[in-house]
Amino acid sequence: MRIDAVEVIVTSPGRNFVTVRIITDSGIVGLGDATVNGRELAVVSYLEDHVGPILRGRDASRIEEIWHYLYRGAYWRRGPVTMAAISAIDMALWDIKAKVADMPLYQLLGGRVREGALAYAHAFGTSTEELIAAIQAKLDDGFQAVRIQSAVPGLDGVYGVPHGKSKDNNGAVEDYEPAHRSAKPIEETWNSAAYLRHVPTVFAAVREHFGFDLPLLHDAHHRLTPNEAAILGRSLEPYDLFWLEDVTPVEQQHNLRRVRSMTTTPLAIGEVFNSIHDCYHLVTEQLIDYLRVPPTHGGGITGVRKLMDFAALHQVKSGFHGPTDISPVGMAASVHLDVALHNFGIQEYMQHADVTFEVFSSDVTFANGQLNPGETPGLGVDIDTAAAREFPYEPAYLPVARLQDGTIHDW
Ligand code: GCO
Ligand code: MG
Repeated sequence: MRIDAVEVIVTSPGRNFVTVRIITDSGIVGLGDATVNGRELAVVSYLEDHVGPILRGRDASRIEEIWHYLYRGAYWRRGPVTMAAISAIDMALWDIKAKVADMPLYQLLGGRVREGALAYAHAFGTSTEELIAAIQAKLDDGFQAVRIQSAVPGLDGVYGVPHGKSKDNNGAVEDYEPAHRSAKPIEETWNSAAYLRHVPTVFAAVREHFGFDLPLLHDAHHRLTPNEAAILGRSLEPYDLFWLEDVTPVEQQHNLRRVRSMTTTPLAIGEVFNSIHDCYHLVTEQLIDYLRVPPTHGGGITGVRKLMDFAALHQVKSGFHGPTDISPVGMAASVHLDVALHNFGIQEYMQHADVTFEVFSSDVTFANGQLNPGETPGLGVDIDTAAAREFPYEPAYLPVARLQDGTIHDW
């Protein structure tokens, strides 16, 4: 079975997505997600100009070989653009292989080890009352774990609290990242001291209201120094978090040694990683508890399966990134892995806007707080290419953060 064509579909139903569609000479087609939020078109060029042309005519069943052909063969290894491209090709080839085997993908990964994947929702509020109402709404929707983010007094806008409902994102009020589609990023202000003072008061109020059985998560979004991260981790210990995410930027993996030695709050990191080399020390030294690299960015099913098997040796669990910028194709790949990985931890599930499903269809289901892949052979996803054309790409960027004196800070 040969690869006849590698199509790249850019579509924007609610937000921008990049989807690979591999067509084989047998007529079987596979889908892969190559979305890198805010840098989408760089991946499109990588795929169209450099990957598609060298894959045409190759044997579609040789997934492992094609992975190395693209990874080693490029000479220029790793990085989000390269790895998103490899991820999408790999995902599409696994979709094809599972369709040929006439099995849902998770069967090819060893079969089920659990009945469903615990998912966490996003809840946020500009005030504690608003946040408590948002958490209750998620519980009413069936969620059994919730990530909580709150506005910080004195700061105009912070990560995790949407800037408001926008007609441009089809009313998907939670989908804050594309809410300001424009030729340039919007800007937010940041003050770590104000944040560090405020967050524990939010957790105190939420625990007071909901008690301690509900798993709660929080994302610091790479903004703190190791010492600030240690302060935050310690101040949140009384509130028994499921995890505290992305406390520091981690170009320096050893930064986490200080954080780890200072707090027992569980730590999750890795949504911006794309290879085992980004987290080797984090894993082998057990500096984190959960690894966030999803198949869309970590080299597809092949890359992430290896990474998670390696993590399992060190008792690190998965917690795949699942915001709306992972497309329904990427989400399906994650959920197939979630039910097949022994060291699954939790799955982020920031639901897509309804309009996204005018282009994509997915067999993934959510019930009783858990996600499940369907039983359709392959990934269980499809794309309506005619509908995709109705939603052309629109420039959209993640925000940029500045300190109150104007200095650019990590967003
Ligand atoms: C998360 C993430 C997202 C990212 C976004 C970037 O934990 O879900 O931090 O909110 O900011 O996916 O594209
Ligand atoms: Mg995050």
